[in-house]
Amino acid sequence: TSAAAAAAAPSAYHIDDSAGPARPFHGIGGLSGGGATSVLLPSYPEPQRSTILDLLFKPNYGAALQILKVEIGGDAQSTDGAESSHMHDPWATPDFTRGYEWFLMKEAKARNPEIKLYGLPWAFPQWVSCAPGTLHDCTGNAYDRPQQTADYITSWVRGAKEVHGLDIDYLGCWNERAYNKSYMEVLRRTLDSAGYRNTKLIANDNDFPSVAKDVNSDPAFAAALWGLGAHYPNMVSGPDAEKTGMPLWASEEDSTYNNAVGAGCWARVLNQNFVRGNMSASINWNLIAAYQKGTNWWRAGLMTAFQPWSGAFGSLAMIWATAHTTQFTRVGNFSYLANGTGPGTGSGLLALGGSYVTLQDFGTGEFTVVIEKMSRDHSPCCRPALADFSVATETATFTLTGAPAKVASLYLWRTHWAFGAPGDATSEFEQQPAVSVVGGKFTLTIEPDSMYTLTTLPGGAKGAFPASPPVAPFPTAFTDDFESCAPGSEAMFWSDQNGIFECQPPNPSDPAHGVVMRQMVPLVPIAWGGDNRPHTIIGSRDLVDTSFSVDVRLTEPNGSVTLGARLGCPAATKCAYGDYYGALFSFDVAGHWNLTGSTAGVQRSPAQASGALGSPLGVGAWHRFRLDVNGTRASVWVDNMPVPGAQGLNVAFAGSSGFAALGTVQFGHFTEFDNVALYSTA
Ligand code: 147
Repeated sequence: TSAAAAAAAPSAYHIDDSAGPARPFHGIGGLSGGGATSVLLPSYPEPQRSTILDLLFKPNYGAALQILKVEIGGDAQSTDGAESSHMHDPWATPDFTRGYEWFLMKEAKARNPEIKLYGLPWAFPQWVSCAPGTLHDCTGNAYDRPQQTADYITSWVRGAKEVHGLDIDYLGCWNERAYNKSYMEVLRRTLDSAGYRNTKLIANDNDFPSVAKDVNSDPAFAAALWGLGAHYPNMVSGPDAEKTGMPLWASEEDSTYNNAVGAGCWARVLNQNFVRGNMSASINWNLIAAYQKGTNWWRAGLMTAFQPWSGAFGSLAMIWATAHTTQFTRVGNFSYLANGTGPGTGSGLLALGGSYVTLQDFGTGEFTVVIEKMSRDHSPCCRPALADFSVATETATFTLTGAPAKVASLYLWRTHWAFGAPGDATSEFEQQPAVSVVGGKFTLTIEPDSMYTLTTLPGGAKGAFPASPPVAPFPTAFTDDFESCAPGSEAMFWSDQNGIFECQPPNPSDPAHGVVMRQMVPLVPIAWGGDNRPHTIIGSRDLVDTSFSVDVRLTEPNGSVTLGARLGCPAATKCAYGDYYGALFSFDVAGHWNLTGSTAGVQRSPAQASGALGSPLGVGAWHRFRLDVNGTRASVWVDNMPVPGAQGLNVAFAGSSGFAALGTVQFGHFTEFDNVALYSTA
């Protein structure tokens, strides 16, 4: 009965701006990359592609993101695939057309010119560690030649500006890898002398304590940085981070499956990263789950869109959770009111679980209160473990002081997620009748698994769009001659897993082939995740029997090609860093072939097979390859001739379904591909 009495008693909070702004608000963001998490989005049909971009970026529509963080591609596997570097080697002209991050940044800016851009490398092309201008004397460490690495990153910032008109607002060091103080100082000086003084540095994209300690003890390092960014900080920044006086960001957050529980995680940390840790920005990994089911982190995006062949998209719970803050705040104008319970505060924990934050524009007096009361079991994130706590309905009275006291009513938006209780219904980001402010106070009943926004701003809106088309299996008969693939792009529906496979402009001396796809990476990259062979996947994790044909041209005397089927992980939806099982047939110039069981070249039982063609493949000639897998048996043909020894081989070790794949056995093989045909059953 005492708990019931406590629940019935109204709780009391302050929204009092008399102490001034506590921390400037730096925004809510999404992270494209780390890695290849947006790869399938560019291939989406219209109008779905525009609807998706609107849901992410358009003000007063959906998530209305305020920060877009992107991977600076490093040609290597960085979680769900590999992203292209603007400099695969040290001598070619940097290419700022590659990949999809430029496209995303421009689409974001077109919708919201105020969105901030943040770049961070996961991997680097090896040459940044090699003797200047060469691919030899490489150390494998991106910090050993700090000026070369700083020049490489600065060239990315310059390309953003000069080629795409994009100002890069923030840069990080090296994702979740050791950071290097002198490299960051060199990078700061290099940016300054190139004219990019407004590009701010954030470190270390890992944890607060270690970088905070260095900032507090090393003034030169501190002077190079603008802010601290930690990943999955568990809502806590700590005394050393506070002591730096720098902005504190959750520069990567969430990674949680994007159902209502994932949205509960996101809603909770968005508020409590400030309330418990004084963090002023949170960035969701990842922006959009536009990568294949069966890669590393299925559906850990603000929304899902992994079917460009059907146009299907959905799972918007996190979009609406984000809108509660973003649609009613502006970066640069809004600041948080202090955490606490007494006068001079406007943010804090709720008495019966949950939290509230107040964001105020001290110029205009406009303000926004965001409240969340997520229950423990409906708001765990993928990491770290969430401690036990309980929440209960409460009736809360807020006393307004200062500019907030001048209003007579507040607009109200509400989200509630239902989890099967009888009579309970989900309702996401719906406007409610305005709340009256009477005698400088308002009262609100706050329920578990709910979010509320109270605001002076009238602008919020829930975007309206045509319903998603239904999900559909990968097309059973897929062909591509790459003629409509833009040079520098990945071909439609492919997902590079390691190394980079790009469409190449037509070769005038080879008119029959026109645009071809080519492996681009000369040396094993300075890796972040998996350390396997160059390969790219297509189809779906669920392809069963496949007939896969492709024209192939080997381009080096030691060149190679790999054709694969049934790539995936046995009995799992998740495959770590591109290390797939599969039936992979590799050929060299002399015509020798072998069968391996993984993309790392690892043998899997039964014993791997090998053999030789009757004649060499040679360098520079095109050959047609075909790999069929039916049931547990695989057969291969080259130029319509059965490959000796590679007929009806038992590939049960590869599992019963999976992606088709192309690759090479090592980096530095610039093998070309054309005229793909993939016939499949699911
Ligand atoms: C992060 C990466 O930065 C992302 O690219 C993506 O892989 C994401 C998936 O959740 O994870 O890397 C982390 C890996 C391990 C931990 C935290 C982040 N960890 O064990 O705390």
